Amino acid sequence: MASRPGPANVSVENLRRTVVATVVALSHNAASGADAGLAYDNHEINIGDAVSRTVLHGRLTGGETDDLIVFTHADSTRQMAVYTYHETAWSRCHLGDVARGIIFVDMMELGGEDRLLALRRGGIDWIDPATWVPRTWLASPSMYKLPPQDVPDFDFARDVNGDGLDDIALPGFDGYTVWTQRPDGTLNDPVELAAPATARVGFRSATYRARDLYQLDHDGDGYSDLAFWHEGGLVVYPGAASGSFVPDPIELLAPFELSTDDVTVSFGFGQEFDETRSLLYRVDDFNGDGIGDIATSTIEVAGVFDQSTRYDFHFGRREAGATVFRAVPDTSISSEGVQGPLELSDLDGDGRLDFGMLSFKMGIGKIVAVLLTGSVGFNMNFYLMGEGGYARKPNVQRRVKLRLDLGSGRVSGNWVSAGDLTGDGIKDLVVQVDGTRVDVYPGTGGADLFTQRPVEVDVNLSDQGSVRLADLNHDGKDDMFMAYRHPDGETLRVGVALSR
Ligand SMILES: [Ca+2]
Ligand SMILES: [Ca+2]
Ligand SMILES: [Ca+2]
Ligand SMILES: [Ca+2]
Repeated sequence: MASRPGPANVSVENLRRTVVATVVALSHNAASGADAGLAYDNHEINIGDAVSRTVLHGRLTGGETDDLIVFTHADSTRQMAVYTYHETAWSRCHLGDVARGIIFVDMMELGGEDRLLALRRGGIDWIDPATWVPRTWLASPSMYKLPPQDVPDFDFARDVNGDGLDDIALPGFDGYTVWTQRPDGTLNDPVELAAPATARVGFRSATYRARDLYQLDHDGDGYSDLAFWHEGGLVVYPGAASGSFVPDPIELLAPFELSTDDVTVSFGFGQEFDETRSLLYRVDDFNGDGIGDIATSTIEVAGVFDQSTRYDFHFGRREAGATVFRAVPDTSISSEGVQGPLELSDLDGDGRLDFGMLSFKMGIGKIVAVLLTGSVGFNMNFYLMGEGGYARKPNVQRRVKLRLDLGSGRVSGNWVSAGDLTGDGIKDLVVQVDGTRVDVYPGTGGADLFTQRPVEVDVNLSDQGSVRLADLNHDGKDDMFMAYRHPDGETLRVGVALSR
């Protein structure tokens, strides 16, 4: 959140977003839905006119369904509105100005209850739902000093030690201040974990970016450790029995070279081609053996029409109380063109992490196809982690089509995501067809991953943006919601489809 790449830069993350953003309906004709019995009640909340909006959700007012907390800004006014669901309808139960000095907001689960947090210059406040007034909570400097015009959310409250309880990791210029949550809902004393922010120095300015946090149990003692990438390896802070971390780091050198772990580093389209960059993609236990693994991504750009993307996986092995890696990757996923993860989770339920990748290969043929037909094909490739690694070819492939309106230059924004809409614990594939229809391909839990035919769901959303999935009404089934503006509408709406 510290900086955003300028429009002239094309970053890997932007490409991934673009790829994810521009996918449309599966090419085979959708027959009407099976018997998964998906039914939703559609609601639309008018949140007024605004330049920006941030939507958080959480149970703040005591109802059965999450409240929607909507932050908006227009001119120099920043407002917070709270919408609560009662019986069959949403209503606004609070509207007020956002306190001056608030930089970011986030939702945390603390002691089993949701808590709305606000970061300001000197620390973290929590916003008391009895009065909606911020109360001083945790004091700490961070790298964020000035409130922006809008009220962005920033994920500073999340689980950093793998025990399922939200913790707080606040980035400063020299590292992180970390509070871990105890099972009784109290916090351990904060620890300072050194990890200097990386600076990107421009002509007259420098922007700072906090190091990404990674989790692995480096020494195998059963406590999750926290790590940062720094100069050729991981700096590991050992987890302690309290749930907190020991501020004396261990160095874990990687036997392979990376350019950076900064996925927002741009590579110059329109400038020079012929570039290869390797980034740290993620640290996770991909092969499910309980030991942390390192995944890197490499993009080779040899020209506008000549790019390839590869993800390499180095499986961790435990030797003498430490995790070690080999120089040569244990398995890889590679494809021509640009690819980016759409989903990373255990899709077939064997305890190993599987990928859904969107891949896009630019070429003359693609451009001609767009000009002639206004549409272009994409692949959604699913790779299942097997005994020895990922298969060379995708285990499951779905073809998707992208529609482009050449007149307006607009992509009819249809999106793909994965969530558990059926409530059976298995991820389903969710394809936004247009503003009024979402196709759900229920997950099968088997090697074919998803049913061939979708369940068609009527919604009252928009095709300009991505639907968000969360179980707002706590019935075990993900609900759908998104904020949007109708093409000719003056006010912003939040559309909600609640599972019945
Ligand atoms: Ca935790
Ligand atoms: Ca592993
Ligand atoms: Ca799996
Ligand atoms: Ca639900």
